Formats: sequence, structure tokens, C-alpha cells
Amino acid sequence: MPSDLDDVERFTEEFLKRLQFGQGVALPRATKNDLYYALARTVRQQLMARWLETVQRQMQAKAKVVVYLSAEYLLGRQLDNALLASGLTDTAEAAIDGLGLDMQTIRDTEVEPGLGNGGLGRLAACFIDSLATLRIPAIGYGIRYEYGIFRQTFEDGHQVEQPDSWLTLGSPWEFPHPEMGVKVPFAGHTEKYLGEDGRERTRWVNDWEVIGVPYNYMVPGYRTGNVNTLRLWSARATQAFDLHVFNNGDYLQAVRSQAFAENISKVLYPEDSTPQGKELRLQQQYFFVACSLRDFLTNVMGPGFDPRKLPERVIFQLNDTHPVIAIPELMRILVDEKDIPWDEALDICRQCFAYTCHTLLPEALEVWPVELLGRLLPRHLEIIFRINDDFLAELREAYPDDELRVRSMSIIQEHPERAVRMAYLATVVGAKVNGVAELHSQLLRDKVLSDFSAYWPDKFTNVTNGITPRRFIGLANPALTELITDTIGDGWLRDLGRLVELEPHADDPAFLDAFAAIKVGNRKRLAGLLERRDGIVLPQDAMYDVMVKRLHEYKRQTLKLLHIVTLYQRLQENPDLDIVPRVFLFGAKAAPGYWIAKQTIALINAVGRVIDNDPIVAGRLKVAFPANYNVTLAETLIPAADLSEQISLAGKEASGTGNMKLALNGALTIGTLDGANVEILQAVGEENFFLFGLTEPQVHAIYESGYQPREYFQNNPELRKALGAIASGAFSDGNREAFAPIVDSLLHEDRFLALADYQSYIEAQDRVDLAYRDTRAWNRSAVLNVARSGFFSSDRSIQDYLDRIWNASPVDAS
Ligand code: CR6
Repeated sequence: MPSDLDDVERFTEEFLKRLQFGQGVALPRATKNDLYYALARTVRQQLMARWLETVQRQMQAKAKVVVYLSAEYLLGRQLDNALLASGLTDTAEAAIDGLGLDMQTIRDTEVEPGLGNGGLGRLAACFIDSLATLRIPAIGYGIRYEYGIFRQTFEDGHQVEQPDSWLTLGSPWEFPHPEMGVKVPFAGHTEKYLGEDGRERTRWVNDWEVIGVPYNYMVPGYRTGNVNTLRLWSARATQAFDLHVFNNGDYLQAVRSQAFAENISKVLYPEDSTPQGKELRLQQQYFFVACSLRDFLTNVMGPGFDPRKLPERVIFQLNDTHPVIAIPELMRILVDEKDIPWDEALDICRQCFAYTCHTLLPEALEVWPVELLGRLLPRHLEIIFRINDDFLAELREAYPDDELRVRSMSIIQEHPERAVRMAYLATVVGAKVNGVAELHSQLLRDKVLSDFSAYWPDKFTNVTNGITPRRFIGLANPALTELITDTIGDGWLRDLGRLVELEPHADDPAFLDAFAAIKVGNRKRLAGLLERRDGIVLPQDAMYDVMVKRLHEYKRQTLKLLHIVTLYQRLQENPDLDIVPRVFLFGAKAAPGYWIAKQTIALINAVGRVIDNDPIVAGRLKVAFPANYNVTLAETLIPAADLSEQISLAGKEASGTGNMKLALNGALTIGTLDGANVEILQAVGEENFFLFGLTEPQVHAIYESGYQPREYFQNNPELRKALGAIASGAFSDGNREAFAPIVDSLLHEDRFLALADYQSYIEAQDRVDLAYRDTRAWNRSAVLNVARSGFFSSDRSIQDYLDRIWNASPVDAS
């Protein structure tokens, strides 16, 4: 990409200008933050012309726009990504270096915007990266939370949450547009009235409203010249709202109501996959969706746009159920505001929404109580009822003798309380419904939404998740990136399938040595970081065994722990036992209200402490659990991994994406046949993957036959011993109460069959131990994992969305 800044001198000049005129300081007095701002602004400026041009061209082309609606975007740091996208990394480094400054210090000044919980939010960030790289006209819409995912700290091994004030020092990447605020109404009632043409109409008379202020972010494509937009909404109080109260003379109340309005975008709900059904959360959802639709219809499509043309011009992709309230909102706009007849409006909506489901857990499927929805969004509730009435009438024609089936498909659930099933609403109106990995999509069709897939077989499809190679190898693993480029040439970062060209090199000793040396270097880099960041000291000549993901019972961090305790006990029993030294690395946040998950964190830390203090295992076992795992830490941690733990119970993890990042960086997976593990196994081959555990049909059969975890406990001496140690207080200074709830829940319920899978897991881990001793063979497998991970690029996911769902085409920026 031609660039006027890719000359070091020019870059330096520009940087100093930004420092002087943007920050108002001269170099000798500049703080770290000044330097970071000046550098960010220098890069930003480079992208800005491209950005305006992209938007301009996309408008002119009247191309179909992909509108990604997501309540979460877990972006990670922006500076390096912007440098990489614009090809300015080397220039910037040289310029900074030339000024006698330290690039790493500047990088580390950036606080990542953690506007997401985990996989779903990170997926959205990868997708907008790929959309820009593939030159697709696209906008991401979401919420500019003032506080993102909490910062995790440990006190005495227990998780303590701190507010994530990522905006304290401001953000040089955002462009606020207060003049483009959008009004969002809430509550009140609806009224019928007669229109001029004598037809009955409905209007919504709301009670209160807030303003949504857009903040724009650039989403640079990787060396394409295209820069798309991410538009996040921030809530402000309206003046009218305040005036009304001020005029009543209650100044304090007025200020309080301002705070009330601004609460809407205050904080990200920290539950991953387990919505709590809170009123403020529904407010957030409607808030961002209402702003986004209004913005798209008026500003993006421009004045005079005929909404009947919507299906040609847009596809609204619903990232899980969080934005599904967009469906009745668009219906409301079309019917109440644009005077389009109901059936025609519904027909439009049926073409321009598509829904991605990200879960199989019943507790993760959002439902909103009718009472709450009716109170907050009375018109939307009416619309949902009418959509449902139409739908049930249609079903009764199709299934005249099967009222039971008709009711089970109703968008309205009757028990335990009347509530709107958002996934059903999205399925009924959406043009397409997709799962996020082959197995997940199959289970959606066969189980979770089986009645719907029987009725609309063509509506259902799969798009396996992906990850952006730019961030997760290009930025995260520069040494491996360089080796790959030296070996197969340039260009693979946007054509990840080309990694197969590495396959022949898996048998080349020189290549394997270079590859192994990079792993060693990455382990060293991680060790250095953890020592600085957390005071954790890691042995380096050990296997790095990594489990990084949200803490969830279905993901089975406790199964991992049982393995660690078993190894520890084997060594205690036989101190001369020859095992491969291992560092067990954990990264995991638990939802603040998820008690057993927080206990599990405490248990991991407790086991770690005991192992650390036991000279018998010194240098052979080490548990490291750095607090506050986030995108930034992932970028150093993942490239250092040798073994990737993907051990969820089959049929529970929709896809997983950490599994892909680890494989791409040359870690071998130990995993179950769950989520995208199935496809990773297919891609890399059984010889390069440690498979264990029950299959989904077997899991189903065990549940059906009445699962007895105690039987597994009693019949397995090593399991008995491991769990027995936890129960007896071996990791809690003799306190038997400390972890009793974890032990009891495993022995009496064990919802996720950890005990049933224990033996198979331990055997697989023993195979890992053996395999790791053959360094050459292990490295060969690791290289093959890299070579065969091309499929898991989010560019491929986006291409699948384009082919199977969106039907949109690229538009060049120039
Ligand atoms: N928690 C799935 O559990 C999947 C991501 C992205 C999740 C995970 O397996 O990889 O979505 N689901 O598709 C939800 O958030 C509801 C997740 O991140």
C-alpha cells in the first residue's frame, strides 16, 4: 500500500508534530501517555484518508452492506494492529528508536478496550477485521461501555473484581459525534388512531428517552486500503428530560436522572453465556439496536431512501440473541413510521435479518418476561405478539392435528412465567440461522431448534468460527511469522490456506530446529512477562500446558485440576518417577455471581500454592494462574503453548476459538469431540491430536440411563485419591469445608461428567507425556498443526457467511 509516512524521517517529523500540536508538549517533557497518543495519532492520520474514501465509495456503489449487530466487541489493543494493517510497523519502530525512545513502553501504555466477555465478543472483533480485509462494505454496531469486562485480581487465591476503567486516560482511537445523537424512547403506552387514509394506526407514546451518541472507530483491512467503521453508542441524558425536572425545581433529582440515563452504557454485564435477565440489560440491548437502525436508515442509506429497498441494501447479522429486539424495532419503524402494511413489512424483515446462535446450554437462551418487555417496550411487545399470532396460525395449517407441536414452537413461553423466547423470534423472522461449528449446527438442527429445522430445513446452515491471523499470529508471534514468510513467501496472512505449503518442511530438520527455537523463545518471552507482570517465575525447560478460557463448569477446569492432583500424587508416592516437567498455565475469569466457578478459581490457586511449596516436585510441576487473562496477555501466552486443553464435555461448547489460536501457533490439542475441536482433529489428523472422552451420543445415553458419578469415583483408585485429597483439606490447610461444595457437586451431580471422562483424560495425558519425549516427532506434529490450521482463519468464516447467508460483494477503496 503506498504511504506517505513510510519514510522514517517523515514519520518522525509527523510524530513530533502530533506530540507538539496534539499533546502540547515537547519531547523532553512528554509522558508515556503523550508518546502513546502522538504515535497513535500519527498512525491514525495515515488511515483516515482511506477511511473517508472507503465510506464514500461504498455509498456511491450502493452496494449491499453487512451490518453486524453485537453487544460485545473484545477488540484488544489497537496500536499494533493499526501499524500492521497500514504496513508501518518497521517505520514506526525505527522512528521511535531513532528518538531514543522505547517502543515496548509505548505499546504497554495502551489499555485494551475489553468490551466483551470472551469468545463471542472476540469473534465479533475478528469478523470486523476480516470484513475490512475482504473489502466488504460493513459496519459493526455496538455499545461503548464505560467499564468493560472487570479487571480480575486475586486475594488469598480468590477472585476479586475491580472496575475496568479503560477510558481514564482517554482513547486516541475514537471519534465522538455528539452532534449525531439519536433519541431512544422507552416505556409509556401505545395508542390507536386513524390515519389520513382512514386506516387504523398505532403510535407509541413513550415515557422517557435517552440520547445515543455515536463513537466511531476505524477498522483497517490488512493492507487493502479499505477501512471500515465500528460505531459504538454511548448513552447521554436528554435536555428535555432534565429540563422537565429542573423546572419542577428539584435540582438534585435532575442530576440523578441524568445519571440514570447514562447508566445504560455504563458497564458490560460480566456473564458469559448465562444471561441474568436484568432490566438494565434489556435497556442496553434496545438502546444500541434502536440507535443503530436509525443511524443506518437515515445516515448510511441517506435521505429519501426507500425502505422497501432494504433487502437489496443490507443484511443485519444478529450476533446471538442480544440484538434480536432489532426485529420488532424495524417492524415498528416500517409499519408505524413509514406506513408500510404489516405483511409487506414482515416480508422485508424476513429478508434482511439473519441470526447466529452461539450456544447449546438451555440456560444461555435469552428469554424476556412479558411483563418487563411490555413495561419497557410496549409497542415491541404488541408486535412480537402479532408476529407470533401470524406464525402460530401458519403452523396450525401445516400441523392441523398437532397442537402440542404448535405450542412448543410458540415465541411466547408460558412456564415458569410468560416470556419471549428471543432465539425463537430470531429463528421465525430470520432468513437464516447458523451455528458456529459443524457439530454445533447439527445439534441446533437436531435438538435445540429441531421443530424449526423440520419446518424450514433450508433456513439452517453452519458457519464454523474463525480467528484473525493478523492478530493471532502476525502480531502475537512475530518470530513464527517471519519463519513462515521466509519459507513460503509473503501474502499468507490474508490467504491462510497457504500454510499447507509448510507441510513438506515438517520433515526438514533445519526447519524443525528453527521452529523449536521459536517456541523456546516464546516461552522465554512469556516467562519474562509473567515475572514482570505477576511476579510468577516459570521454569523454561518444561512443557507449557495451557488452559485459557472463561471459567465454566461445562469447560471442566476441575477435570484439568484432577489431572494435576493425580500427577502430584504419583510423584509424592514415587519421587523418582520419570515425568515430563510441566507448567500448567491457567487464564480464566468467573462471572462475579457464579459462585462455584469462583470457588474453582480458589481451588486452582490453592493446589498451585501447595505444589509450589513442595520440594519433591520442584522443577517438575508448576501451576501458574496469572490474574486478568485478556486479549493482551493471550497474545504472549498462546505462542508459548505446547499443549492446548480443550476438554469441555462433548455437546456443550458451541465452537471454541482459543482452540484455533493455539493450534495455529503450534500447540497440540488434547480434547474431546466437542465444538470446533471436531474440525481441528479432522484438519490436523488423529496422529497430531490427543483425543479422549465420551462422544455426544454417549453423553446423551449416560444422562438417559441415570448418571451415577459415585460409581466412577468408587471404581477408580487414582480418582478416589485425587478427589479424596481435595475433600480432606490437603489444599486448604486441613480445612475440609473449604472446597466441599466442589467435591460434593462432583460426587452427587457432576452435571458435566468430569468423573465419567476422568480415566480417558488421564490416559490421554499419559500419551502426551510419552509423545513429548520424542522432541522431533512432537515438533513435526506441531508444525503440521500450524500448516493445517488455514481453515480456521476468520477470512474463511466471512467468505462462508458471504456465500451462505449474506450475498454481498467487495467494493474497493480505490
Ligand atoms: N461463550 C460459545 O460458548 C463460541 C463463542 C463464539 C460462545 C463458544 O463456544 O466459540 O460463543 N457463546 O461463537 C456465547 O457467548 C453465547 C461464548 O463465547
